[in-house]
Amino acid sequence: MRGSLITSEEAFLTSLDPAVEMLRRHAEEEHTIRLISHNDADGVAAGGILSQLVRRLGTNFKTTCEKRVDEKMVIAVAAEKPSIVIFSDMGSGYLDMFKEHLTESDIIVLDHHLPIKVDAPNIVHINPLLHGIDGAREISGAGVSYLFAKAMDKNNIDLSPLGIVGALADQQDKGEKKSLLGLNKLIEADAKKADLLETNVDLIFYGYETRPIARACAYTTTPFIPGLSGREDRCIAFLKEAGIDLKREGRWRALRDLSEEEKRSLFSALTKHMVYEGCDADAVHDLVGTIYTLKGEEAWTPMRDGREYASLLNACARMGRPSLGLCICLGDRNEALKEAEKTLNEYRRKIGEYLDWVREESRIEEMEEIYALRAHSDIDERIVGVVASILLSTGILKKKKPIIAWARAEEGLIKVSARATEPMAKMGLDLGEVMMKAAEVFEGRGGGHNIAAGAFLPEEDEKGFMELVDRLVGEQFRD
Ligand SMILES: [Mn+2]
Repeated sequence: MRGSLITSEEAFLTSLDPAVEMLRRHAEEEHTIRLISHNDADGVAAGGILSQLVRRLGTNFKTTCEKRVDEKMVIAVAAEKPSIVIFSDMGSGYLDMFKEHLTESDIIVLDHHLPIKVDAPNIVHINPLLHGIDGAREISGAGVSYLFAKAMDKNNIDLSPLGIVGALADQQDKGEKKSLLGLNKLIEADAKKADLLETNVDLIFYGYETRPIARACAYTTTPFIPGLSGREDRCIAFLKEAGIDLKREGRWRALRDLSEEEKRSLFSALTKHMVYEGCDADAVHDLVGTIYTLKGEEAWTPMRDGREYASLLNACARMGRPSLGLCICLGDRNEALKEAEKTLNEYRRKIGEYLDWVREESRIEEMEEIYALRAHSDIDERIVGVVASILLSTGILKKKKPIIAWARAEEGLIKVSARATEPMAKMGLDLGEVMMKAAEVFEGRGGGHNIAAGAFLPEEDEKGFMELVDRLVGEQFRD
């Protein structure tokens, strides 16, 4: 087993060579490098890594983040007549489109989503799934981009923290105690070697480093702590009761400031509270996990904690301001950071409003095998997937069924977001495959991972699509 694992990882790393050679050739000829990354937190981190990489090569470059690959976007890129285009965290499912429209360009695809098979002399396709590596759990788009940057030049090892951020953004912390797995471990080791990362197992509050402890407790929503999540006033009372000093020497304390003994009593108070509130053992277990501290970042900033960094990039992307996230990945810690933090607050408020909307009336329809949420124009298509994830994780949906949500996108199309849990995947569910198959029938496009996937198709086919998804999910559960 061990032998075969090493082989697949080595095969994947070797597969980077033609891409390295291709980029090097264009850099030597001083071509402008066109970078196109996915508009989500992992994609922004990937775009940041690649932007730094080509900046270091001394070439001109242009980076944009895109919601999705579609014909219109690919044709627009082709019109720029780029010598070379690098797609990151997207593209593996759209090689046919690149082959058709980007005939004049060299293309590198660095992705970890479900690939299709297309051969073209101008396309180098890098994807861990082609080597039997789990793209949903073992490496992110930023991770693939980082390993590419490192293959270009070992000195790029300092970009490894962004690889970690991408993995955490894509919720790949599925190992023991919310740790990273597979190729992500390799990146973690690089980051530690470069003295840029420290990990420890602790209470997994949101804002371990940066927030007054009551606020960190209130901001923690995974796991959802009934009565405390979202309620800072109650958290203050709860912490006082548990005997935790909120302030010391006039300064608010963060979780990292607590002594081991204080942490232990806090943990046991939290456990008691959650059990009393009817949470199951798993949720209590989820209170403890691996903290990824980025040592190169200033203390008391959100970039110091890997998950918080990911949240910041996520909010920028979802609120339509990916360039703000890119600036942060490129090292801007002044104006861009201020703006990004403001954007994160707005984003939080928006999600709250959407969740209220969903719960106001019974907006969720239970079908045979799935839950359906038809958000029409009431939820932003960039955020509908997040709302689906929260609905799935907070126990609002009573039965063990995946949720398929859609919102209106542009030009009569809808954006579908499908979310499931790990146990459902273990029962045979693969939403990436369901989305790909079902969208194809309605001349749409779909794909993704087993527990998180998406599709894009004409709104008029919505009904037929949902029914087909319902049927396909049932078939997977039965097989
Ligand atoms: Mn990704």
